[in-house]
Amino acid sequence: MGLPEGFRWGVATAAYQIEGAVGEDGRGPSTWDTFSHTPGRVRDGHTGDVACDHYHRWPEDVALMAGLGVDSYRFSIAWPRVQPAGSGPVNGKGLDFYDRLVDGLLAAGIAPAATLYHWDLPQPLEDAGGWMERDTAYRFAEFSYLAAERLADRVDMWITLNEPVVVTAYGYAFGVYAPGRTLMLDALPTAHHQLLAHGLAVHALRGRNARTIGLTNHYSPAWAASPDDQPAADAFDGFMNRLFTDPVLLGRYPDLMDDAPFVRSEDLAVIATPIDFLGVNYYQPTRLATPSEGPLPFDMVDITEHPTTGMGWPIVPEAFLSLLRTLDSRYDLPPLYITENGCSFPDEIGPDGVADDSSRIDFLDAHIKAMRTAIDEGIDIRGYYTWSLLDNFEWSEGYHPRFGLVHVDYETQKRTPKKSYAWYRDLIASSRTQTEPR
Ligand code: IFM
Repeated sequence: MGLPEGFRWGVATAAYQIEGAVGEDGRGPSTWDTFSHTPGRVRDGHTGDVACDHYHRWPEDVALMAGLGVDSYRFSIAWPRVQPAGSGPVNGKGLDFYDRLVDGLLAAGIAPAATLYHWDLPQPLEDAGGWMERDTAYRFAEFSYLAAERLADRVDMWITLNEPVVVTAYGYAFGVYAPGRTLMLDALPTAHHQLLAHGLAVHALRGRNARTIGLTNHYSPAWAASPDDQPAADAFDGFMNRLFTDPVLLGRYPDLMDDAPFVRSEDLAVIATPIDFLGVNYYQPTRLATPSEGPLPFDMVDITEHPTTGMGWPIVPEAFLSLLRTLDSRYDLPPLYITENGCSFPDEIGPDGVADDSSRIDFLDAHIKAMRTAIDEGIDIRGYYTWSLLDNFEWSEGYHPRFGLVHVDYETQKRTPKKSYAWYRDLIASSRTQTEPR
């Protein structure tokens, strides 16, 4: 593949989606425990109570990663395991788990990349207002400091927040994810408070000598349904692609935050504290039209001319390339890591014992080629993490979508590598023999 020297191949997961063991070793409840146990919130009443039982089976999962030959593993640290109340006393046993995992990864030659917030807010903080409250940002910085105090000597890369736009939109505006609030445009303070949390956490992490710190955003190229719908596409772009990036990389908000009373004058300098990399999560583009009614400045319209994944998401690798070009032209970028890219399909194990997920191989192949083009054009991309190592709890869709390179039988917890696992392993092995000096 001729990738730059030091390029990192990885796989990604998140705590609530795989760990299970929600009541063990002093872990406190998170908003996702509450949400998934509320009837009607998650498809078929699925919860993360057991998930992939990774909390107990992590050595087997690390062995699977070692078999893939990945350079790095992106996981998340569950705040409610480390600080069950979201503030105050530390739960040593919670930190011990990540200590064991990190040591296990290092012993296998895999660099740990830790996300500090992948949506599992301690419930007591939500009870006090959650991300609508400025105080949550300070609590997050404290938690970040505690995690780094224990792990910064061995964790190689830190991601403060994962996809804060999803928390604001799905969690607080539309209520389809935890905590299930339907504040619509009144949810905007949650955007600012998460960004402030990010900036404060960067300082806290640096204070504990953490290496390589960044933020991961979800991006979706905005396509106007017709030339007349361009204002709707621009409005979506401002919310989805710029709201959580402009303040970090440009030190200012896009127009939609103009005169927001919850933004204090000193906050933007904190939010724009330099980072070492930007994490990019890409899955699909979005088509927008002028809204017929409702409070939002856009309507989402189905994209029908492209094949889709099991989630119904259009498969458009060229939109991934255009996203990378747009980011490069819009900002003076730090190095990029593709911290998530992948797809779900209803993968089953056939009578021959094989999970033939050729569609996933095609998806990954096309997207990795798009990334490769971006690298050839000079965009500084340092790594690629597939979502996900394992089939796992896909939020409000429960266990129905399967995103893994490894099939999980949730009855037995048996892991079965799919065809894509062998394909990714071979890709990594062959790219190793062909690196080029940076
Ligand atoms: O499963 C999620 C992940 O938690 C965040 N990014 C998108 C993935 C697929 O929906």
